[in-house]
Amino acid sequence: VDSHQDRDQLKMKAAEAAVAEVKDGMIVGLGTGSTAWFAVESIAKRVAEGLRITAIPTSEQTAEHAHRLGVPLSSLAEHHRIDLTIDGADEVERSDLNLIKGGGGALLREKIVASASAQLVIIVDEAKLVDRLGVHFPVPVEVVPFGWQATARRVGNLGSTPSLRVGADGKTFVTDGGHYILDCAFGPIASPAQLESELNSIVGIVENGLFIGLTSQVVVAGSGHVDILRPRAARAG
Ligand code: A5P
Repeated sequence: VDSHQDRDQLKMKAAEAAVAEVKDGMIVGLGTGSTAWFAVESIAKRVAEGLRITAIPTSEQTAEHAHRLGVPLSSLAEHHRIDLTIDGADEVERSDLNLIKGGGGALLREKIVASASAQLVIIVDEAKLVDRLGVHFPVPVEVVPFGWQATARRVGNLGSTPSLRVGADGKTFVTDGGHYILDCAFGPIASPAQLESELNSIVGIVENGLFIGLTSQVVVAGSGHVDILRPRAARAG
């Protein structure tokens, strides 16, 4: 699948398959990014048809989109427990369904929402499945602006080349939380869980885009098929 349009078709298929799992009365986490965008569209359609849900957005961008389409919104302040979150990812590790997220810059809120969710359903097109995380995509690391250069140096010492993210306007990208993002190219990551905790023990780092053990299900759309992947523990049980 190479054309942009074909890829959008796959994103839409994955999104619609995930949204089909949403049931009346659920608290639903809404992800961020171009794939999650299709999930918001699809949920809005079901809401217009009478589905009753309350949604918790993972970014200002998604909140604005959902609000505009009439999806009822709330926050984690009102609902500490989310039934089901639907979100995209930048890379999905085939074996354990660990993820790299944050290409859209919403990783902190996405991780908070994912951690509060009974189920995290990830929607991707098949190009995002990898054997090892980090092969194609750098790990986004959210840092406080104060002293970010010193923080970047310490991330570099873990074996990466961090680069400060710049927005489309040519200015330093600032997250919804007012932080910066270092895109850290590590190459293939042998132990994502270990790297996640090493990163988060560096002062100045707010969060990182490695999502370990959070995925309940990955909906993968390829040309002519939609597959559901589940983590090993769930498959065994
Ligand atoms: C947003 O911060 C990200 O975590 C997205 O979920 C991720 O970048 C996937 O985005 P796309 O669906 O646009 O590829």
